[in-house]
Amino acid sequence: MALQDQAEFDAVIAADDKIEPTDWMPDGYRKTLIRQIGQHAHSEIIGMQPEGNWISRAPTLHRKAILIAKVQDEGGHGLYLYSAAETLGVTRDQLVAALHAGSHKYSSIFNYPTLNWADIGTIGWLVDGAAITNQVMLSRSSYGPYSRAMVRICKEESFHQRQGYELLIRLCEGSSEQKAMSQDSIDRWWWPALMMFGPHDSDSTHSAESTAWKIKRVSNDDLRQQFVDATVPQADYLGLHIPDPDLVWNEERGHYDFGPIDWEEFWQVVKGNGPLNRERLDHKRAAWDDGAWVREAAVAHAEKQAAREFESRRTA
Ligand code: FAQ
Repeated sequence: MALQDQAEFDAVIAADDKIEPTDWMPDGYRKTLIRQIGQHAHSEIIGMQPEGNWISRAPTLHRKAILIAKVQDEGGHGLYLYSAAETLGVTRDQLVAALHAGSHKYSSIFNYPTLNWADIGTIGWLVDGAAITNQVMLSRSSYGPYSRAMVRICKEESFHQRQGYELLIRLCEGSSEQKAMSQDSIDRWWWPALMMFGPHDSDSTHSAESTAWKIKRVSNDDLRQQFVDATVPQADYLGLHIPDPDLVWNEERGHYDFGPIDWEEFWQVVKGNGPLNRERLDHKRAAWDDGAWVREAAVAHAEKQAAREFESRRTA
């Protein structure tokens, strides 16, 4: 039976069980989930743009097929996530309108340009790698539809991470120009990838509540550390240098120490002043307008089907 009140909700959270759409839930829990799942969905959809930009320039048919599949997966993730958000009482149209109006955010990372082919490998390796680190934690989130969407998404993200890393292995085994292109790419993407995890725990406005509600189970800083620890040996294997002079293994902590993040850059990007914020949103709004006829045609078709079905039942 659906949960009826705060006491029943608290008991489910304490028992590490899942909250489902028809359960009673605090307004703040619902609101924070709509915000986070909405932002997550928007990130997947806007995130199709940086890589989509390279589909027509992929160097081989094999790489083109992989890239098309990956970009299509990201679109699918956006759709699962909009569906998960809809279970909380918001419509997809409302979420999309909030994105287009600039009142909903999406991940800072997608406001950086893809300047060379190695960027396609680096996005898979670092951006999908960071996304998985966060999403494995979210697959244990307390909200059922969100956690279940994450299980499937993580499986696909894992393929994305591997294809990116494999692309870089090939480039790093190649010519000196290919290796230099890969180094240029990691130089530009390393710090923005670390910013994906959000502000320091001490500056994170939502963490305390989201952790109490078990939406979040690991903090922004701890996830960032996990990502750095897993990624540095991968960079070593590629023979690529991480652009951080302070990066050093700390034997005592059992973790890598790393240098300060440029939070001024992070907040500028989050506020809409990153390298490509305007282009990303303009492109998204234009794609929405261009697709209006498809949505109208789908609605007209559904209405025609429903009318036919009604008529055949009436005359049966
Ligand atoms: N970018 O209090 P917190 C992917 C905002 S999917 C922009 O710590 P919270 C797949 C935050 O919203 C990548 N804004 O917030 C892919 C809040 O602002 P608000 C997306 C950010 O929610 C790969 C304020 O700062 N993943 O990559 C960012 O507790 C390749 C204070 O922050 C998700 O969305 C940021 N990086 O923790 C696709 C995962 N960080 O709303 C294509 C789900 C923070 O009060 C190609 N989201 N802000 O105005 C989350 O796990 C959380 O929302 C965090 C932030 C961890 C991102």
